[in-house]
Amino acid sequence: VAICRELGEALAQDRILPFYQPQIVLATGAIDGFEALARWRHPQRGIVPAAAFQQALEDPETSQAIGDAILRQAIADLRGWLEAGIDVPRVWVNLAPGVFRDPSLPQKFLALLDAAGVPAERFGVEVTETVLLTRNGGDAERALKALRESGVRVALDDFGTGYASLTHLRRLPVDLIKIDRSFVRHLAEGGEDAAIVRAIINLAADMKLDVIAEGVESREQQEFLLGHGCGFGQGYRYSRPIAASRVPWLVRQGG
Ligand code: G
Ligand code: G
Ligand code: NA
Ligand code: MN
Repeated sequence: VAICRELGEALAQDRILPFYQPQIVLATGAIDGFEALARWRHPQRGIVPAAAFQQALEDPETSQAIGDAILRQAIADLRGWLEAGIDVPRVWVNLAPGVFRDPSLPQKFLALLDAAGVPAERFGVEVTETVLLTRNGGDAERALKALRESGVRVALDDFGTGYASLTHLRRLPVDLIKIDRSFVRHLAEGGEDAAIVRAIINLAADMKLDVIAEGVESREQQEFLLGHGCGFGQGYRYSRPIAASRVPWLVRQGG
């Protein structure tokens, strides 16, 4: 498709880059980490969010090239912050399902971190539950296990929207569950979404997993989450995704 060709040019010109959205400890307001989100710095259209090129993210080749660019830039940004004494606890990148076709993925990631002098403990990957349940789910599981054994954290993204049954969750190599934004939206009104969110929080606690709510926008949502034992939050209430150059300022503010 045309957008893939355009993105190819953008990649060659380093116009695809990560923005960063903070993840907050709900009880204290401290920053626990940042999610790297792909953005296209477009000469005419300005900063274009990933949602606008979602289709291209589904094309294996384009998605691989974008993923690679975001991974490398995120590690370079993290290296720069740590070297400057800016204590960014962790950076998370999103992984497309196709990346697990490469069996050397864990070694590749660890080599990049090592070369940058970034401790693996400062790095995390987000995968959707469908990644672990489709054809190469076994490959994904092995790769994530290897990453975790080296200190990299694993988050299960968009939790609740896929097919992951609760019994699956028990054996998946994950540290953190991300409650999908669609369940958080109508939280404060009670009803079914509130029941689902409560169930996910309790499930995570029983399985000794961390849990973060996505798309937190209001004080009411935050209070519901805090009141029901959700550890972390991410959303416009705290910050939109921001350019790398603004991260040091946010970290110095303390969230
Ligand atoms: O940032 P935005 O709201 O536009 O993100 C839309 C979707 O694109 C989200 O589901 C997000 O997880 C995904 N996304 C953003 N950045 C990346 C990336 O670097 N790699 C992959 N695979 N998905 C991404
Ligand atoms: O699928 P994924 O969870 O990775 O999508 C993350 C995207 O959701 C981000 O790129 C961001 O643009 C968007 N997002 C983040 N916080 C909020 C929020 O509080 N409200 C809404 N509507 N979207 C958000
Ligand atoms: Na994500
Ligand atoms: Mn998500």
